[in-house]
Amino acid sequence: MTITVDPVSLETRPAKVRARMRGTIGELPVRTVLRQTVVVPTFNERDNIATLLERLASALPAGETEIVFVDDSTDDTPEVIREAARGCPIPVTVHHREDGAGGLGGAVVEGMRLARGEWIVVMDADLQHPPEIVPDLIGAGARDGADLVIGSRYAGGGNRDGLSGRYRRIVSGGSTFATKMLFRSSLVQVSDPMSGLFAIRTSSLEVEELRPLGYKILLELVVRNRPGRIVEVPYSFQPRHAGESKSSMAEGVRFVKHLGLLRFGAQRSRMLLFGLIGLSGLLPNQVALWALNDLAGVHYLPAAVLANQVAIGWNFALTDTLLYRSRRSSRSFWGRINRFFLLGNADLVLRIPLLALLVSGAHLGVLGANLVTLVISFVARFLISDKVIYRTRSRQPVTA
Ligand SMILES: Nc1nc2c(ncn2[C@@H]2O[C@H](COP(=O)(O)OP(=O)(O)OP(=O)(O)O)[C@@H](O)[C@H]2O)c(=O)[nH]1
Ligand SMILES: [Mg+2]
Repeated sequence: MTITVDPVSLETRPAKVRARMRGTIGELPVRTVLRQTVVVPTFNERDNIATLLERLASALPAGETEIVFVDDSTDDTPEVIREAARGCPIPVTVHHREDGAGGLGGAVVEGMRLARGEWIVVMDADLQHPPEIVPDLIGAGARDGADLVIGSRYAGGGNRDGLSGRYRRIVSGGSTFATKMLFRSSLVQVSDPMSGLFAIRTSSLEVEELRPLGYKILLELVVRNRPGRIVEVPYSFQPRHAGESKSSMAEGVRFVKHLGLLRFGAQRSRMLLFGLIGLSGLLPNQVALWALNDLAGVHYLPAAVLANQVAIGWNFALTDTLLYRSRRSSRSFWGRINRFFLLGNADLVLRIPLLALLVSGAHLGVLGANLVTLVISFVARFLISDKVIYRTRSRQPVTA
């Protein structure tokens, strides 16, 4: 395996990266500018590596290219890559990460930091992205003066036949549509914002701006880096060559979170989710009230207070697991749940007199007044939960 480096591009990298790259190249020869770096994130892809390297080597000039694998595998994929790299004319590096920080998105960003080409091409290892398209991506970028070239399954001539099953097609089509709606102005020129295949001009990349969460690194790039001209190259998305898919339900949840963070920012996203959880609490509240009052014959006032406890329990379970999972270490379980219930009930104590004041003092209608108290209480409860119950510790990074 040969590894080469351009000393000029090395000097343009941040100090930490320069040190790491120098550490990687050691005694190896120094050379001129590379045209392209192909960054391939891998997670247990051992049976795809040989074909991928063969096809990349046939499609790209060895002297102008490097391939960087960023690997989080738990199997022997890194060894398989090293072995296959011996017979590959293109220089190959493998950067294996033990912690797998940031998953697929984190791996791509890591590969971008290590890349030395004028263009960085990101593609999957499972051959769903045909390697032969790489020269077309870069050719289109150079011809049209673009900063970003997206391999698109939806532009004219492209297709997504390789997406296995109707369910995957519906999810992919639906999330593409929702994403385009949420980021209408950034994505006017983009038909396939969920694509994992793209080429970015290195000089237009601001890698330190990127904070990817999960799979959708292209969206992160378009929204945060705002590249100049964007063009698309249609391609036909292939079935997976070998191995298993790593996309999962958890990835889907991460994607929704990523969309919220990118679109609304961290605090507004939390408030939105807090509101949705609060809204979902209406259901257990009503069911409990009905069961206690209608079925068990409990008087409606104590029944309402008890039903409120059921709703607070429901809200706590969802808030604690979905919204503030990463901040749970700020207090013990009992510390969190006690404060949450106290807040939920203080809400009752404050809302009832406020309601009376608005109805008899300000002569508002009961329903309107009730709505006002609910909104005031919602904002107050969110701020107390966010700033007091689940406060961030000063050295703890804010993740969501
Ligand atoms: N480094 C790294 N690579 C990952 C990780 N998760 C997935 N990958 C790689 O990212 C690429 C895309 O993952 P896939 O499992 O193919 O996802 P997908 O294309 O949405 O799913 P399929 O259509 O079923 O293949 C593949 O090359 C994976 O090996 C990860 O956590 N770390
Ligand atoms: Mg795949």
